[in-house]
Amino acid sequence: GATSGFGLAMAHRFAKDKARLILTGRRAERLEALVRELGDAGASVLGLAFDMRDHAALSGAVADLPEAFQAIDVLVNNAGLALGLEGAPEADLSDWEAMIDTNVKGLVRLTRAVLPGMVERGRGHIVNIGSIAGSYAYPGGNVYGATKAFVEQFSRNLLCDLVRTPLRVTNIEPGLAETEFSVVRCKGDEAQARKIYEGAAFIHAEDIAEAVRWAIQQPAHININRIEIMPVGQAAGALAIHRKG
Ligand code: NDP
Ligand code: 8X3
Repeated sequence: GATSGFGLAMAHRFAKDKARLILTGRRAERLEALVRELGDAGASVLGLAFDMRDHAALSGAVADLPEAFQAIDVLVNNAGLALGLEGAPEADLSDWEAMIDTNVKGLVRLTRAVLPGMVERGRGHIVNIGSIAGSYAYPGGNVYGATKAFVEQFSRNLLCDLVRTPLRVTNIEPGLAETEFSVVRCKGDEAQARKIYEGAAFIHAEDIAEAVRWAIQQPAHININRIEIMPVGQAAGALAIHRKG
């Protein structure tokens, strides 16, 4: 998910750190432009345009990696989205399915495709981009929050299964961050998306890139299990109580 937001900031950050990068996203033109830009600046970059919901395309992309890109040290499962803010009775079922297919099924398929190689090489770090929505409920969070709760528990359970290996797993859980996330959630309604950030402090994409960098650059004997990050001015609210009358 490198064509915008957190993923784009990570691509720039890790290119500067001289990492060899595999960048993905559906928007092929954006991806090509990014690969060209980073390549021209001296980075070693491979762009793979595919839809995370397309299992055959995803498996094919991993299976056909050029030799120089096969030994993946860090997988950042960042590609994801929220669609809609309606309550559960009104929400569009196809939106729910798109979130589950991307945030849950895409993430587990890519993880499963990359993990055996990491175990074989005895090195690797899975960094999942979860969300505070996985821990705290809010109106309209319904399935989006549930997908991120899945990511949180999947991250914990991965650690259990990998406890005898040197592999590491981290779940990064950001709060309100200004990226294309809200425009996507509001289905292209930029005015509605802008309102979400109006008057509020928010996380910048570069802040999350820095959190990921910090987690993966810890000494090899340290695993950062989870990082919850909110902007100043955001906090988990009270439980919902409806009172009659
Ligand atoms: P953006 O919309 O800016 O970026 C999302 C990225 O995911 C894009 O590169 C997009 O690429 C990619 N992506 C989405 N769906 C697919 C798909 N089906 N196949 C391939 N790539 C896909 O949002 P963010 O940077 O904010 O989001 C990144 C992650 O961070 C998401 O998992 C999101 O849930 C999470 N998050 C965001 C927060 C926020 O407030 N912004 C807070 C907490 C977590 P393309 O469209 O080209 O396919
Ligand atoms: C995005 C953060 O609070 O909009 O995952 O759900 S929030």
